[in-house]
Order: sequence, then structure tokens, then C-alpha cells
Amino acid sequence: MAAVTVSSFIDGAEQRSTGRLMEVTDPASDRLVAKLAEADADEVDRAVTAARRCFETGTWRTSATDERQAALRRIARGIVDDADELARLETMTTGLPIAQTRFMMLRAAGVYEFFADFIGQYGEELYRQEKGFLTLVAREPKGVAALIAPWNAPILLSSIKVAGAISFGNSCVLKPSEQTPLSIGRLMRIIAAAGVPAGVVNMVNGSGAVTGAALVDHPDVDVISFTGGTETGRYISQAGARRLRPVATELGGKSATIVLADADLDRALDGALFSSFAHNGEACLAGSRVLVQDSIADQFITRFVERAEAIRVGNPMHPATEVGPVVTAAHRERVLSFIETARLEGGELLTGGRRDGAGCYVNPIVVRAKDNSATVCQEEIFGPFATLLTFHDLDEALAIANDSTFGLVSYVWSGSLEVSMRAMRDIRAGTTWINTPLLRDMHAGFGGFKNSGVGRESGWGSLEIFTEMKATIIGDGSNPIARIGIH
Ligand code: TXE
Repeated sequence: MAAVTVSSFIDGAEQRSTGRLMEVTDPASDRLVAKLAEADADEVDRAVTAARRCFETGTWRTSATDERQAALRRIARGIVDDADELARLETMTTGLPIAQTRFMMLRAAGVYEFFADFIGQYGEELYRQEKGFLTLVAREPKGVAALIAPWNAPILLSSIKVAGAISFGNSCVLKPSEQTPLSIGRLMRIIAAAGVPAGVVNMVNGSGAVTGAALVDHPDVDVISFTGGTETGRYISQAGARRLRPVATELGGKSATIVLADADLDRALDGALFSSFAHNGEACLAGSRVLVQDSIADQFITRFVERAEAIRVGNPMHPATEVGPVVTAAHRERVLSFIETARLEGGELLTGGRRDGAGCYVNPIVVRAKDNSATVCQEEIFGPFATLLTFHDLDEALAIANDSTFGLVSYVWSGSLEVSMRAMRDIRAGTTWINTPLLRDMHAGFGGFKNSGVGRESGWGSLEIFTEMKATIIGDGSNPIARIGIH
């Protein structure tokens, strides 16, 4: 099969880019599946200019809410109708199991539905505190949003940004990850076919250093929303600060799964395995630092390891596969390197590691760390790699959970209401799941404390990111006005 060349999508049309060609590979076979023509600063400028022009003309910005709602719902239907092919492309470039990418397409469609509902529901503000005045606070779209998305859930994470931005009337330029551009190219066509006017959603492909950097530094960008690694987030925040532009960042995590002795241990085991290894462990919300109460530790850890060894690792296109190859060969080597790091710091490898043959496969890794200061307890590994620790009581568990530079999510397994309430109050993370593995409700702001980022994506969170507050004060004519200039 000849490799297709993917390029940018600007002002409603695919571009014939002439930029540097980058390779997109299938991590299951290491084969080249596409070439990507990198957008340079000029092409990024054309995309931002198209978004700006479209915003200024007001076609979308001032459109009736029900027009935007209808378009968002048509996008949702387009994604559902095309879910099989979108999932196939996503699995081909990410290595994520097809059952999981298929599920994510339905979640992505749900995101457009959610925002269609949300913009018909939220109210703006009116105050009467001052006699003789009405003060109205309206929400206006910010303008042109630069949206930078990662490779680990391309359509879903891009859609949370795109739907959030355009539902409130913004225009946007999306830069997906250079490793996973294929499904996003198709999403652009779905958005155009849904009747969203040209210029509302534009997309530029290319590396972070060239295309991404040109986008976040463009003077006509009004707001930046980024999901990715912490160091990149820091860089992009600085770029935004130089131009005094707001930057929302959803970054990494090293989240704790706390298992107490009074939990339903069968469900806790299922949940701990799922939050460590689902999505190949390449998820910001992985709960891969598993803390187990010492009184149940031996038995729980034995069962955890047995189940990790039984996980079906293999061809991600196979519907029964539970863990596929990690995204690239370089990433596989990085993930594997943490085994040696753990050993050097007194940790013990309980199972998993290198898997021979073609493709970027890794057998699910379980390491027991000496204590929470170990690198494998502090750094985000972003692969099928669970780190186990034990604790004596709840206070110690909460202290370990919080002993992290990150604060994205946490998971708690316990039969006690008091434990749940303590966890809710004391864990410094943006989201805590109690007695359930991960599931996001778009009503709830998603984002992190500390190095896990700034801002929250959701209905209200996205409203904060993508709109400006505008106050209008109307007098009823009764208030006296100081009459200056009369002597
Ligand atoms: O992310 P990058 P990478 C974490 C995870 C992973 C690590 C590195 O730990 O191992 O980050 O992954 C674009 N200006 N997460 O290298 O580089 C880039 O092109 C503008 C957690 O893949 O942050 C891509 O589109 N843009 C995470 C996006 O940023 C730039 C998901 C993310 O890439 C840029 C992914 C620049 N200078 C990784 N440099 C999560 N929160 O879910 C890069 N990019």
C-alpha cells in the first residue's frame, strides 16, 4: 500500500502542502503508513488568518444558538457513522486496542452532543444590587483558539477542545500530534460535511518544534488550550505569557490508586488493573501508583501480578486484545528503561518487560518500589507499567498519594463513607474516583493541581477557557449624575 500524504486543512479545504515530509508509522508492525507534510510558519499563518477572518465576519460567532447546536449534533452523527474507520485509523497509528478506540469514538460523539446541550442551557448574569441600574454580564467568544492535542486519544481529546471552542462561537486552529494525524484528517471532513462554515475549524500538521511553536507564538491567537507533557506545557505557557494570552494546560500525572482492607477487593483488583493498563497505560488519568494496605498486601499483590500476566497483549486490531503496542519504538525503550531505574533504587520487578519480535510491544510491567521517593513513583511513565507500594493506615496512604509533583486524579477503594469523605477532602488532585475506575462526565471540570496543569475542561471549565466576560451596565434614568462644569 502506497503511503498517503496528510496535510493541513485550512478555510474548508485540504492543502497541498509542500513542507518537510515526516513519517507516520504503525507501532504494531513498525511499517510506514503515511507521510505528513509539515506546516511551516507561513502555513500556520494562513490557518490563523482564515480563523481570524471567519471570526471577524461573524458568520459563526453571531449565529443563532440552535444553528450551532444543529451543526454540533451533525458532527456527532458523522462520527458515529464513521466510527469503525476512525477507530481503525486511530488504532493503526496509536497501537491502542480497537475495542478501546471504538469506545472512544462514541465518547467523542457524545462530547459534541454535550456541548450542543450545554450552550442551550447555561445562563448569563444579571445583577440589581445598585438602585436604578441593571448590570449584565455576558459571555463572548474569545476569538481564535490554538488547540494543541496529544497522540494518546487523538479524536477524543481534540474533540473536547474543538467542541468546547466552537460551541461558544470561537474559530480555532487545531494542531494534532505528528504521530497520529490520520483520524483527525477524517474528522476535518466530517466537520465540514456537518455544515460548519469554512474557517471555523482549521488544522495544521507538523512537529511541535516547528508547527506547534509557530501556532502558539502567533500574534493573532487569543487563547491556547494544550494537552500533553509537563515540559511542553511549561514552554507553551511561557509563549502565551509573552503575548499575554491565557493558556489552559492539561498535563501529566502520577496518580495513586489507594486500596484499603475494607474495600470490595475483587472490584478493587479489577479497577486497579484497568486504571493501570487500559489504554496501554498511556493515559494521563492512569492510576498506576497502586498503594495497598499492608494487612491485605501479600494476597492482593499476588492476584494483581497473576492478572497482569494474563492480560492479552497483541495485535491491536484484534477485538479481544487488551494491551497493544506502545506508540513508538523510542517510547517503548523509554518505558522499559524504568525497570532498570527501579532496580537501581531498590525496587523489585514482579513481572513483565521486553517482548521479542516486530512491533513496539511490552509485556505489562509490575514493579514493587522501595518507597515513594523512587523515580518510578514520581515520574510519569505513560505505558503499561504499574508500581506497587504498601501503607499502614489511611493517613499514610493520603500522605503518599499527595507526595507527588503532580495532582491530576486519584482512585480510592474502601467500604467506608468516612474514608471516602477524607479522600475527597484531603487528596490534592483535580478528580477522585471512589470505588470505580475512570470515567469522565463532561459536566465535571477535568484538569489538575500542581504540575498537572492549569484550568479545567468541561462545560463550565471550557466556558471559562473559551469565553470573555463582558459587563454592560444600563441606567434607568433615575440616578442623579454629578453635574460638573456648572458654576
Ligand atoms: O508530548 P508533547 P510527547 C506526557 C507523557 C509522555 C510525555 C511526552 O508522559 O511520555 O508527555 O509525550 C505538541 N510548541 N503526555 O512528547 O511533546 C506536540 O507536537 C507547541 C501526557 O508526545 O507534550 C503534540 O501535538 N506544541 C499527555 C503535543 O504538543 C508542541 C498526553 C503533545 O506533545 C511543542 C501526551 C511546542 N514547542 C503526553 N512541542 C496527557 N496529559 O494526556 C510539542 N508540541
